[in-house]
Amino acid sequence: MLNRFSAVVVAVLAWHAGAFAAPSPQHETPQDQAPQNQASQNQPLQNQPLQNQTLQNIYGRTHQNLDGRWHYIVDPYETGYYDYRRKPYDESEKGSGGYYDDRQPKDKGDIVEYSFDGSPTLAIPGDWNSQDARLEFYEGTVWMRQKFDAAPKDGKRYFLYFGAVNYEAHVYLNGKKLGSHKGGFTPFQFDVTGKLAAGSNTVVVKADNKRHQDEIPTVSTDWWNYGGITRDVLLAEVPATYIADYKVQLAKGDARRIEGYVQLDGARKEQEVTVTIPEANLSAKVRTDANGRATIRIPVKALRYWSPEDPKLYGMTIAAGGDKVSDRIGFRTIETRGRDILLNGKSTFWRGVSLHDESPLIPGRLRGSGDMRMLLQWAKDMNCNYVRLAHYPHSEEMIRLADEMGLMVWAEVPVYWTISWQNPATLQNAQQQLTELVVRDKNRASVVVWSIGNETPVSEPRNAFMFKLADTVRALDDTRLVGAALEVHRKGNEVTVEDPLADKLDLASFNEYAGWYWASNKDMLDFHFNIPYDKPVMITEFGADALGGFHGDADTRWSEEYQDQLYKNQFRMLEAIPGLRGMTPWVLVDFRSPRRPHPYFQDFWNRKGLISQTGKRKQAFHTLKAYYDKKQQQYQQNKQNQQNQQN
Ligand code: GCB
Repeated sequence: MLNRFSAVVVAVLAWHAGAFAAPSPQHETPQDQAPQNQASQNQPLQNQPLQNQTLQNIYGRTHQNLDGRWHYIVDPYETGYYDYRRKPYDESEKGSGGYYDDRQPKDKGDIVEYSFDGSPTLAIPGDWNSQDARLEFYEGTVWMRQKFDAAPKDGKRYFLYFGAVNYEAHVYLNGKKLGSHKGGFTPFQFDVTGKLAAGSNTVVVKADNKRHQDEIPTVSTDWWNYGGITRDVLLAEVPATYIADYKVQLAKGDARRIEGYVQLDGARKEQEVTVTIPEANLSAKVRTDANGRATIRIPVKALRYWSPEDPKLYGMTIAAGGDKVSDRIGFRTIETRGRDILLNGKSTFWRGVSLHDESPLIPGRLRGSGDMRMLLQWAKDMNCNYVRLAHYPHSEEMIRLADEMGLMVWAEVPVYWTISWQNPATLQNAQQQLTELVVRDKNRASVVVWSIGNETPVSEPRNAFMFKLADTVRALDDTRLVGAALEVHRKGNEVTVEDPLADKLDLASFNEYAGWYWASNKDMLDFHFNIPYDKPVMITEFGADALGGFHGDADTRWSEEYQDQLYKNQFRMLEAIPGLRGMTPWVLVDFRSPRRPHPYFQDFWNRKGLISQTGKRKQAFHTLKAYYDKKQQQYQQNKQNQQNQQN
């Protein structure tokens, strides 16, 4: 177990550093089923090209969408996976026997104790908890089946891609296992070249969302453990030699140079590659090396830089041999200088809000771009220029919308609370999820921070674990800031951050619940912050629960007035911090949580939303907007003053 995971992460990092082009699989592929494709035949399993990587920009490729209604079978005892001696059917000599066989009785005397055809269906993408009342609190295995037609062509490669399955997925195509994947929020794919039937095909997924101490996240979180296939399922078709990955962004802190790479996979690795950005009049021709890799460097004279005020995206095309892929890319620099955050060289204040990947209106995980646009628009209505996508990777589409709508993004992995710090496999898992996130979103200008975790309590083992995550993410991408939502420490009335991890981060970023979990509206202003870092201070969370429509005075917990007053008090407290450069109050919308059982005020909802369960704005929504309007004016004025001084 351990060795497998270690090898994976080392391979991924090395691949990103351009060391070699053939890392080991990120997910498990059964030993006896090496993919039948040109490039990988006769190679040992650990050298399967790109099994660890999802295709860059899958939505920009020829693909078939396998979403829709999938038949499902609830399997709390995992009868469809283990035989009665608790041995997995898919590890038996025959390899068959599980529900993935999708059997029909051969004749009237045959015994088959399940039937996908006779079972109900779920909308995919979509969690199961919100689609079947019996499954609201369910944590365990559900099998899902979809049939689709394919017409595989010679000389093409095919990938079966999952945007996210929570948490552990085992995937079978036409009765044969493709492999498995852990981690509920990041994409994975299987090379199915040579495995697709011409005509009807069947894909079966066993998804299991049971929580375990050693996993990422661990057993305790404050969000609903939505299970299932929560993002798109796609079948991509690419040429035999294809553009597997690319990065096209401005070089670290350099607005005058685009820097990145192109990675090809397939038999003909050495090719001429053309990168063009027609609207900016930029292009480059490079040649990939024997590993299929080429570095891109394009000097830039004039560009409209991406920013929330002007979220300019440029059309970009990469062509290599018979493959071609187009994307829309924004260019911006992001860096810190002392306590300032510089976006395109200018000091900014991040007017943010935190949000979960959950819709209050259609229960469950966000299912499509309409839901996503709605949430991001709500943030913009509050005059936000920034969102914290808590506490795990949100979908690729969400990040693309943020690019388009002009919202900077804090992107996070679910390293949350009490992780098994001393378990090396847990660390490998966290590194893997972080890698999958960076691999997917590295071309999105909106992403300005990679966050490596939330409220992880200081201890030696935790520090060692988190330091490694910080190193991992910096090795993957040096062009963005690295953050984590740290905890505060109180000494009398002084609130501080004492965390060696802060030294590894670009931001002094922390959660603080003044006025809610400690102190109240009456006495919170007696506290003051002393943040001992010469870094931008980012308040990653503060907030108070308020039941939408419940009114009282500013001292009455759960009332809109209490929440509103707490926000006003917070602004007074926080404004006194010299390095304050932004915040993401907790949270945009009420969200479901099994930790919140109060029958009247909560009913299994965390009520810290600025918008209620029914989509109604609470008082504090308007208060935060007014504060952000003021901050925006203040920073615009500063910019103006600076310009006047320069002229
Ligand atoms: C936190 C957590 C967040 C919770 C929030 C709360 O500190 O980071 O996930 O939901 O507090 O409401 O308690």
